[in-house]
Amino acid sequence: PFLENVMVHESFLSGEYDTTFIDKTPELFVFPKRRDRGTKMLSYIGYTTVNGVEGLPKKEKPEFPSLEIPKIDPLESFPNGTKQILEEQGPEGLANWLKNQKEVLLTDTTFRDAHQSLLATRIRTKDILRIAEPTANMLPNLFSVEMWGGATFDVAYRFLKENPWHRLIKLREKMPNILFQMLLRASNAVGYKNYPDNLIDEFVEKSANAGIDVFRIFDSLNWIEGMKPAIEAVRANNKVAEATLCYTGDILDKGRQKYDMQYYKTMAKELEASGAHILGIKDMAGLLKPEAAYQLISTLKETVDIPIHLHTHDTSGNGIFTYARAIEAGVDVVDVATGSMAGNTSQPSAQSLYYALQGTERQPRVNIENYEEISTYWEGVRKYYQEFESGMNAPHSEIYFHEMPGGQYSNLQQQAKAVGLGERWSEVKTMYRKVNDMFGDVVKVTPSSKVIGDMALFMVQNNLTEEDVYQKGESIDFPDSVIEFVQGYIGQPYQGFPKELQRIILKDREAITVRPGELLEPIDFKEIRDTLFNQLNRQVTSFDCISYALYPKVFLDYQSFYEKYGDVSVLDTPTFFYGMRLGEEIEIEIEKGKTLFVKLVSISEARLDGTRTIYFELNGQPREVTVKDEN
Ligand code: 3PY
Ligand code: ZN
Repeated sequence: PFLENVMVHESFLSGEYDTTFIDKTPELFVFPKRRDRGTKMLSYIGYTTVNGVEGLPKKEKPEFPSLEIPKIDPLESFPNGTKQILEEQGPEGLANWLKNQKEVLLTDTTFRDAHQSLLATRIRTKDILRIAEPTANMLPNLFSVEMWGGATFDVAYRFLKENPWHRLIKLREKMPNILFQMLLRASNAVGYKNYPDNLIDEFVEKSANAGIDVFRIFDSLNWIEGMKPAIEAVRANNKVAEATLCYTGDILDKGRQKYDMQYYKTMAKELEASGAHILGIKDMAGLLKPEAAYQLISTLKETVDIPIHLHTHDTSGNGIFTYARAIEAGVDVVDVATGSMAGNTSQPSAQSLYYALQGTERQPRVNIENYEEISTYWEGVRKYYQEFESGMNAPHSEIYFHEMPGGQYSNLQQQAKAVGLGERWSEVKTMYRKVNDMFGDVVKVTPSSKVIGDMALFMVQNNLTEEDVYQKGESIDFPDSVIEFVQGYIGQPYQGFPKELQRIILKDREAITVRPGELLEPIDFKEIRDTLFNQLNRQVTSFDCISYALYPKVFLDYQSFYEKYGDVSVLDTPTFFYGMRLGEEIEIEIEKGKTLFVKLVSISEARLDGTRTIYFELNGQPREVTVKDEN
C-alpha cells in the first residue's frame, strides 16, 4: 500500500534520519485503523454511476478500446540519463554539459503542460504511471520530463481526488534516469497568490527531496524581486534553478516598445546574476514568431553564458517553425509533447520537430520509433478525457491579438459559459486585450492572466466600456483579484500601474510596493501539524502541512473525500469518471497483489428520500451500497 506514514516521510526520502527519528516524530508511527476499503470503493463507484462526477455531464460509460502499452524488458536496467549527470556533476556541471551538446535537447511536457493546456489538467496519475517506465527506458536521451507543478497540484486534490505528492514519489521510483522538472510560480508556488517566504522554502525543499530536479521559476509580472526567494531556495537544495523570463508582446512590432529586445536582454542578465543555472524563456501564449525567436535567441546567447531553454505553445500553428529558427540560433533545449498530445494550445510535437530537423546537425538524439509507440499509448488515453477537450481543432492565429496563455483559453471559456456569457465569447476575447491595454500592457501568465480574465468577464457581464470604468469607477465594486492586483499583492508590473486606473480601483485601500512575502507572517508549521493531527486523527506528513498551508480548504475537502471513499486513484479512468455499466465486471488492484473483482448487478429505483440501492458482487459475494441520487 502507499502508506501515509514513515515511508513518505521527508527524512526517509532524503536519507537524513537517525535514531532520534522515532522519538521526535511519534505520530508517524500511528498506522491508520483498518478500514473497509471494498465498501468505500463500492460507494464511490455506486455514487458516480448514479450521479457522474463534478464538472462532467452525467452519461453512460462509453466503450474505450484497450490501451497499447509499449513492452519493455523488466530485467533490463535503465540506460543512464541526465539524472546521473546531475548526480555526478551537480547543477553547474549539468549546465556545462548542456551547453556543450551539438544536438538540441528535448523536454517532454506530456505529463504536465500538454494536458494542462488540452484537457484542463485532468490526466490522472494512473495513466501517467503506466507509461512512466517505458518512457524512461525508451527515451533516455530526453533532457527532462516536465511532470509536476503549475495547475497539476491543486487539480489533483480538487478534481482527481488524489495526492499530488504521491504522483511525484511514485513516478520517481519508476523513472530513475531522467531529470524531473516542475513549473514553480515563484512566490505564488503552485497557487494563485503570494505566500510567505518560509512556505516557499519548505515547498522547494520537500519537492526536491521527493524528486524534483529542475525548477522552472517564473514571476507572473516578470518581477525578479519576486523570484529571488525561490531561486535561492532551489540553489540551497543543490537543484537546478531554471530562472525564467516570460515572453509577451512582439519584439518585431516596432510600434510596441514596452517589451523590446533591450527589455529581455536586461532581464536575462539579471536572472543570470541572481543565480540561474539555466535561462528559461516561457512563451506561455505562443506569441514568439519564428523570426522573433531567431533574433531573441541569437541576442540572448550573446548576452548570457548559461544555457537557454525555450518553451512555447503551438496555438498559432507556427510552433515548429519558431523552434527551427530558435534552434538555428543556438537554443539548447526546447519543450515538446508526444505527438498525440501536441499541437494547438499544447506544445509542438516531438516527432514533428524530429523530422523537421532531419538533415541538420542539431536534430535531437531520440529513437523515433519509440516516440511513436509512446504517442500511440497517449492517443488511447486521451480518449478517456474527451469531455475535457476545448473544441479548438485548428490553428488559432487570433492568439497574436488576444495573447491568452495556452492554459487559460479553455478555462476562461468555461468560466464565461458558467456566468452565461457563452454566446459572447468573442466579446470576452476582445475585452481581454482591451483590459491588457488599460493596465498598461502587462505580462499575462498565472496569476496575472487570471486578473485580466476576471476583469474582462466582469466588464462584459456588466456591459462596461473602458470609458465607463473611468467615469463611473468610483461606484463600481471591482472583482477581488483585480483589487489585490493593483494593491501590489502579486508584485509590481514593469513600469508600474497606470496611476488613474489604480486610484479608481483602490478607492481608499492602500497599495504596497515591497515584496508581499516580506509582509506576510511566516507559516507556523508546528501549529499546522498539531491542528491536522487532531483534526485528521492520523499521522501527519510534512507534505500534508505544506498542502494545507497552500490550499487549506481544498486539502481538507480532499481529506473528507478520502475518509468517505478511500484511495480512488487505483480505479481505471473510465470507472473514475463514469462508474460502471449494468452487468460490467472490473478488476481493481488496490495494492500490489491485492485485487478486488467487482460486478455491478443492478440499481434500485429511487426511493422517496432520493436514495437508491446499488447491488454489486465483490469477489463473488453479494454486496450493496445505498447512495443518494442527486439528479
Ligand atoms: C501555470 O502557471 O500553470 C502555467 O502553465 C503558466 O503558463
Ligand atoms: Zn506553458
